[in-house]
Amino acid sequence: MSDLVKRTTAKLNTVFGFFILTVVLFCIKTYIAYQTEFSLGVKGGVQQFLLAVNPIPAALLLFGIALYFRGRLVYWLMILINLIQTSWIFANIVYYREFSDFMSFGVIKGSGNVQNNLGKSIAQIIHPTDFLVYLDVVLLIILLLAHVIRVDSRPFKRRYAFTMTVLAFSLMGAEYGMANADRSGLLTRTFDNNYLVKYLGLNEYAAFSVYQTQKQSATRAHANAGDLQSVQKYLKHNRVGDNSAYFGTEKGKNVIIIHLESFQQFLINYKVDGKEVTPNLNKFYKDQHTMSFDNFYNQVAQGKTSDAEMMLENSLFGLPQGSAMTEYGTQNTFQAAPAMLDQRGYTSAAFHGDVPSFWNRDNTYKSWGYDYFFSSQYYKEKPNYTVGYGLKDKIFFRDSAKYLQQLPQPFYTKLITLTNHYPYEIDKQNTDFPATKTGDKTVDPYVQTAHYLDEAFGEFLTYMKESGLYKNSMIVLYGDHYGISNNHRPAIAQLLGKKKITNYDLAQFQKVPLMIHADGMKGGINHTYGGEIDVLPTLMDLLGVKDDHTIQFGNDLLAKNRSQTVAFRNGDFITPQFVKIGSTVYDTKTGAIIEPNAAQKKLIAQEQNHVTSELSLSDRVIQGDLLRFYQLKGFKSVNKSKFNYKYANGMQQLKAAQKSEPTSLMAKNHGKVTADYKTDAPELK
Ligand code: GP9
Ligand code: MN
Repeated sequence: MSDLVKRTTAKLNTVFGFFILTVVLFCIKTYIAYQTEFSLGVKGGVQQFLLAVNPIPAALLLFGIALYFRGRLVYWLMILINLIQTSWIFANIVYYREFSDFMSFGVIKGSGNVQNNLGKSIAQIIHPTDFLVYLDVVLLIILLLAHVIRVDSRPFKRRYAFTMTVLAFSLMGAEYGMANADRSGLLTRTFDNNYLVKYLGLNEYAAFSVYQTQKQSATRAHANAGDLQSVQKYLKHNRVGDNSAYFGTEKGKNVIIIHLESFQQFLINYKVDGKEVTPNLNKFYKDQHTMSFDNFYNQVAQGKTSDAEMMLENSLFGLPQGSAMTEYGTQNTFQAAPAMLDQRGYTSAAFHGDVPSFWNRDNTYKSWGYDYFFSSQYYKEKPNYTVGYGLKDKIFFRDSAKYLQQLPQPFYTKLITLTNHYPYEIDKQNTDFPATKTGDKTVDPYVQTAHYLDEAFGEFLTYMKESGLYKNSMIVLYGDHYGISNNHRPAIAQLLGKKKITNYDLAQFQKVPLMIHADGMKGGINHTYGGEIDVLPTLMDLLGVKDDHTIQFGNDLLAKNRSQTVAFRNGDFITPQFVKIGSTVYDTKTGAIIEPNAAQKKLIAQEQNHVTSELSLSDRVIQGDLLRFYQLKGFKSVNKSKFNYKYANGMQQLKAAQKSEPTSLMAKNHGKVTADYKTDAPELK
């Protein structure tokens, strides 16, 4: 036994021994912090494994730097590197406690505008036990100072140090490969900081955050007020007016937007085994007071839901790569719908049953001026309440109603559903609806989760009717993007009852619903061609908000003489006449390939030019943060630090509002609920 101790101490008295000890202790404590301080949503063997090993490559790389040096310096360098890395863990533990998100360099660099109120309350958020992360560093220092571990002054061979560096990079590569296999698009789509840490580790996340912040700063620094001129010039030429028959007809009403996850237009009136998939939505679609659009397309790229949200509330396109919300949501200046309406007496709130960090909503929503963000923290969760990304839709709507009825009216709200999300998982107890039988496992359960979403919407609709919201609100429904990707051609062909699927069919498959309902409004099916970029100007028209000077790329779907060219994010486009995919042109009516004549060629070139300009100018606005140079008439810039979406704060704010602005459904009803929420969710029985 004592022999073993001797041998071990002898090893520790070498440079390499001390190095390994440092790495092991550091990795163990990082793993403990992962498990105790953060909620990373680790699921399955691969993720568990990656979480356990992900501190190793960066630890080898960073501590390995010290191996290139000699003598005592090696030891103190390792201690210093340890201190820096540990302080990064420490800062994140504290930050995460407040924001359920990791610190980004954008936040650190940002001055007053971006900061998250952290300074004020830092002393209150730190727990004395947080300092335990420094324990191993203190221990190593004591061992060195007390000469329990003796300094080995023999030089460590350079080539061994180099081998360590190479090994570290190789491990990092392998780790990235595994992570990307489990979650593709990890770095390109950048959904969530939690994911980067879960898969790659805190240090890799730090490096990525530095890279991203640098990239953003560079484009930001190059941009200047002059860039805005070309944008304004374009908008001046392309802006269409409002429709005077509709302008302001819904002024002062509540706005309730329901974001239908992955919901495609083909589901409307679609039947499986003779049964309607979405009977409630179908009825709503046909309602005499619903304006429904049947040539309305999603225009998202990699940012998926976040692109849809960006267009919906800013009328700016998502970016060609990645997500504008995650990359620019924190720092940029926006003139978004929540802020615009907030400044006209509205209360604004977003509801979503997933973690607040996903798509960087927690930061972006502040930039957009949301007063409240009811994220998963606000919903009671039991294991069977969630599926896939988060809360099941029926429970989500039921619990959202609790908050909705407390919001001062008029309010502008957005409820983002979740259950109808790839891979369309649904518990047995939540469905008795038949799956389709294409034989494609990803596609077949899609109608089941869509049916569940429809039932959830039906229950919420009943609640709106009984509580009175149905009458005094403008209710907007839209599908964010496709649910079935283009990789499933044979299954799509079967669903649509076609022999073969062409690129034209796939383009038409990008249709998503848009329905706008208001009591007394004249409804009907509107065939105008449009997309997500056009929703905001349409809503502002109905609400009577003059938006002649906004930097928005869409145009009012109700306006006469509007351009009906719908841009896809990759530059392809659809007009009532042509569908242009790559270099092929189809006839929109028949789907036949056209060999354009000279006149058509000219027209198509013009349309293409229009599409390319609007996409690139919109990118310039976001990448150059051009709205910081733009004073929109009557618009006060958003003070991001005013908002705090933490549960305790939100609840306090809501409570205070009942007195200061007693216009909520409940406040008007002497603090009592106006309707009981009825749901058949078996989990709640
Ligand atoms: C997650 C949800 C899904 O919170 O909004 O986003 P998506 O994968 O559809 O882009
Ligand atoms: Mn989505």
